[in-house]
Amino acid sequence: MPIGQIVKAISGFYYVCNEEQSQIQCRARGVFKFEKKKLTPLVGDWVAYEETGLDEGVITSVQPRSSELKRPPIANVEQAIVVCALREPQFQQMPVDRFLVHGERAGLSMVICLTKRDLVEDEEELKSIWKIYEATGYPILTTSVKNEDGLRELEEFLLGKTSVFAGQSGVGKSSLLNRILPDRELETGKVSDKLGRGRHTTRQVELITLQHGGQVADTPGFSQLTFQEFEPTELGDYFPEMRERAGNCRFRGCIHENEPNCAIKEAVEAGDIHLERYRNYLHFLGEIKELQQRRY
Ligand SMILES: Nc1nc2c(ncn2[C@@H]2O[C@H](COP(=O)(O)OP(=O)(O)O)[C@@H](O)[C@H]2O)c(=O)[nH]1
Ligand SMILES: [Mg+2]
Ligand SMILES: [Zn+2]
Repeated sequence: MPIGQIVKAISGFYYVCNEEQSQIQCRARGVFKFEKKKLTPLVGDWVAYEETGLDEGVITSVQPRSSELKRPPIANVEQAIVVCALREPQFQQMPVDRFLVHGERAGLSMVICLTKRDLVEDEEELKSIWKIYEATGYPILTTSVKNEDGLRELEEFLLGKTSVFAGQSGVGKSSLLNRILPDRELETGKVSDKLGRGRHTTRQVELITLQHGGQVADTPGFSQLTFQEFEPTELGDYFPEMRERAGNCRFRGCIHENEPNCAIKEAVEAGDIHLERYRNYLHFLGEIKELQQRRY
């Protein structure tokens, strides 16, 4: 049976790219299961399919995934480009940290990409954002599609890998991809047009092959990520600067909140972990606890 990768999914159809680089329009047959869990095919999945006509087929099985994200829905990506605007809309740390936590949990490597640099005059502001993430080890890029800032650097990070662009609607994901994929014109939208008149935005996830190797996925904006099915004790694992220090906490299973001799709190006080990262950690911890209480 031929094998291919789902590169696009639109209203019940899956577009499977096969070895010959042709796209087969497929339906999915029945229900797929892994470890007794029901499974819906995702963009990025490698699948086997049966041909039913010219460039038409039926997916018969889905291969195990190396990674899986629910929002945006995509499988087998290695890297997330976490995109956030510096202006229009104004930089917000919380959505970035939220996505970083989900990406860490999915086992992705991450790059932070701050867009619309042309709208910022004050260098100090950029420095203060770099400082927040200094101890995390995440690479940070600043880009502008207006004056070509940072685009070559971004391309280097994309080379040879499968990446997903994640970030709120309007931050400039499609605009960046349009620069990197010159022969494609992805739909971009204006954030100022609140009523959505004449607005063209990305509506589905699509995997696109890069000229020099690698794949990227543009994604639509998605609603705020929540921490369903998270345990309070695992959250610290998804903050790299906490993960590497948690072994020095006095108590095993320390959640770095009220425990004595907590290496994380000490590192925050010493300025080795940024206070704003720790604050968001506590905020997310609160959300996880609240969700748990609702479960019982
Ligand atoms: N000034 C400026 N505007 C940008 C930049 N990148 C994107 N935009 C604008 O931001 C709006 C949203 O961009 P879009 O790529 O659709 O964002 P997406 O929703 O994340 O895909 C559009 O009006 C773009 O023209 C940039 O680097 N500088
Ligand atoms: Mg878009
Ligand atoms: Zn601790």
